[in-house]
Amino acid sequence: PQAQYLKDYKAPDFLIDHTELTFDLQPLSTKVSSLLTLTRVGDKKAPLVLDGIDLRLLSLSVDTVDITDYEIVGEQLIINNLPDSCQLSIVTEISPETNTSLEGLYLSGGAYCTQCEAQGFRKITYYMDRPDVLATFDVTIIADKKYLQLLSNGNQVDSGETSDGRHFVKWQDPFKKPSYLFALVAGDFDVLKDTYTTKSGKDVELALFVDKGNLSKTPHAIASLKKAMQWDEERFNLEYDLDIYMIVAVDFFNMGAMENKGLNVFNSKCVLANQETATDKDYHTIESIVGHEYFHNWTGNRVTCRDWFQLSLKEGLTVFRDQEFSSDLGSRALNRIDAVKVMRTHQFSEDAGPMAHPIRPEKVIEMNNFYTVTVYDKGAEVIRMMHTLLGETNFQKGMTLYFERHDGQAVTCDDFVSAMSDASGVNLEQFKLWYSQSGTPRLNAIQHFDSSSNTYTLTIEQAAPDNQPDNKPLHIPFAIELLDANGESIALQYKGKKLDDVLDVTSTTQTFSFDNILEKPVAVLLEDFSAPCILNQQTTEPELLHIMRFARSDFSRWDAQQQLFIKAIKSQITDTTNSMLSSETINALRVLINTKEGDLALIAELFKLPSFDTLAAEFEVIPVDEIIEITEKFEQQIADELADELLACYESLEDDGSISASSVAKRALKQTCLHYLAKTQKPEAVSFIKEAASSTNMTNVLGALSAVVKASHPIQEELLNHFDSQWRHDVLVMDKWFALQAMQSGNKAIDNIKALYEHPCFDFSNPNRVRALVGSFSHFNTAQFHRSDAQGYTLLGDLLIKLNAINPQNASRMLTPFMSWKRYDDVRSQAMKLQLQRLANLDGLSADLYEKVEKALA
Ligand code: BAL
Ligand code: ZN
Repeated sequence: PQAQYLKDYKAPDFLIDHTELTFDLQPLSTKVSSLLTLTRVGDKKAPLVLDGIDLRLLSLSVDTVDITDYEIVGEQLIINNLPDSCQLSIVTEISPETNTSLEGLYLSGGAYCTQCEAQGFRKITYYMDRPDVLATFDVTIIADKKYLQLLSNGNQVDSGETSDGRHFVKWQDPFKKPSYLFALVAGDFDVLKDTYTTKSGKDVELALFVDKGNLSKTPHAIASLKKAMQWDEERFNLEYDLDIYMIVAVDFFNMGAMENKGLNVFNSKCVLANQETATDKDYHTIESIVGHEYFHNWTGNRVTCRDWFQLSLKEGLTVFRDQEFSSDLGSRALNRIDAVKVMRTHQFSEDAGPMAHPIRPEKVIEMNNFYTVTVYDKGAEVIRMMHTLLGETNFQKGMTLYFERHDGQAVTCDDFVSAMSDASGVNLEQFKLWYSQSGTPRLNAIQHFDSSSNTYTLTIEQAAPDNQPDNKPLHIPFAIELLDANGESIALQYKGKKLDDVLDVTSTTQTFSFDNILEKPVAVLLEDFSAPCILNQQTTEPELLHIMRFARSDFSRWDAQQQLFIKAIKSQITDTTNSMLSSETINALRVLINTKEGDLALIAELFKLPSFDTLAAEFEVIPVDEIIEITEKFEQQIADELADELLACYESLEDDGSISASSVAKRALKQTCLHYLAKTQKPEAVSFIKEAASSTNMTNVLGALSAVVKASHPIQEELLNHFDSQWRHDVLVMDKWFALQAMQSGNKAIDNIKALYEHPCFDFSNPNRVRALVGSFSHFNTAQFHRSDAQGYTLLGDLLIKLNAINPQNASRMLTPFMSWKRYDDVRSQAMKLQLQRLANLDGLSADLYEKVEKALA
């Protein structure tokens, strides 16, 4: 496979002004007729180069005359000697039914649907399949009448019967768009219809299409859509632009969802929810993804990317927007905690590993491999830092200028930063390095208090990441709070001048001074995770406990608690004499659960020990067995020492079953209580678990099942069997069961997974099933996945070989745990390497896997 480089970007030689497509849908032979209105804009002699994969070319003509002056070379159709403007007609044949890659046009549970981002359109017809070629589209779909709804982008303009008893619908999309935003769906769905009136008074028809029988699971998604439309008007002054907004839920989908213009296609797990089948977390995810795809209508569709290296232009910005949406509607602190967990567990490890890339990558073999936590989540952190540096008002001015300048265009990340800088007057030249440098910067904080001058100084050292030693210093917004002994916030000043609580860190070493400070303060550093960095600070346990109690940022309170746990776990690993969590830490937890002051969902978070991945990041060679053993020991200690408090807390919490913030928070805390109670011998625990497991609320049910599985409680088998018989008819619910099965402890876990490959609900070609069972195993069942006899690795290796042939995109995503093989002890790393070598030697290795395997083994 060939690599593409950002530096080689070349503007297209032709533009497509208008695209007319006619689909004659048949499962094994769909005919796609395409009429392209072309204009030459570049080199007079340049041929037209079109992309195409797995297509059968039936005919090719220019201005109605058949041509022969073309060649097909690999995945390109090259046409020579075209006039400067012409109409090119191409007819191809494709086979949706045998397309298991879930890219291009395929069948999902009997319905036709498409996925074209990033480069799936080339599996539909020959085209300039690049985001800087924008055309208006007219699309006619012809199909058997059993496909009741025939959908595409834009507005429906015609429909009727064909002479052979089939039917057709014609769609026109007035907005120019690149091919990756094209969509087609044909099926027989139930529809939930609604309307939304924009703030300027335009009525928009909303339609949500789902598999028959699922209407009762649609109200949350449609309510989320309406909230998103309103929020974007209020916070970003952005209104919807078409007359209709459609969402279709399909079962076979590689991503969460796709923002095709006017016709979003969603993975059904990101749409369908009711209290019996979906957890509170599912509800939250649905709201955020529905919002995300809606927000793309402006940040992605109206202004799109010049080339795929600029993916973060739309994804980083749109993740930032969906995070703000969730934070404005719900708990800002909990949303921040979730976002930072993703950064610290997944993104930092990607940034330190063989797939490390800047948020704007410079070299790509398979674009699908760059829909990453770096491009998305670190990309959002970069936008968030700009927001911090500019402030909300200037940031919004920047957005307005961005749309004034670039509406209808395909642009670059530099164009976005220029708009932000020009609108605000803030110099972002150094800041732009965040786009071109990979790796996580390391910050070292050195604090000093001089009681004679009442001055506190903070020196921040900025070091390049270990894997990117040549990186230049970044512009880092470093937020701080200083607390006095009573927990009060100290006003920041120096020599009579008030100081901002966001420090501009721009060089390798910088010292900041604050005076008029009467006693040594406790500093909350990198408040709210104001920059995606690793911070090294020598904070003592009493200081962390003080921050945990008093910091104004709830996020920083949680962060201090995590640091307490991390410190304790690390000191256990390096010094076995210190055998328990300190009584101060246990007492702090006791106070939290006894007083139940503030957000109960935050208390639930404060009780959770850091994940394996978070802890692993603290070590050069990951001590797998020790992390597992000590984490379990500490959890047992919390369970034993606070059993009475946990019982009392659980009993005191009564939720009304609704998805109001307060009920959700109560259920979150109840789940945390059950998690610990399942590890105790308390007889009440068993009755609480049974009661929750038989609840009609899925959050409660799953809380109980997860607690017993993680505690290897004797009643787990009974409860899991009951769940299976209760939910076999609903594959999305069964995914939760597969994920629980994957968490089984003990040596039977692997045989159990192999046996579940035969379960009637399991299907290797469905990404949701595969991720639920094997993804949960490889990511969360650390003890069994990392077994020293390597059986866990062989299980994943076997699966990847199978998936390589079915769905390379899913295979590539499932490979992630092997990417950090070098960070484990010799036995484990050699065993993982062996699996990577098996893949490297595979005949027909996909570009998706090739790119990652090659980098991992380099
Ligand atoms: N554009 C791919 C799916 C998403 O990020 O919305
Ligand atoms: Zn997106």
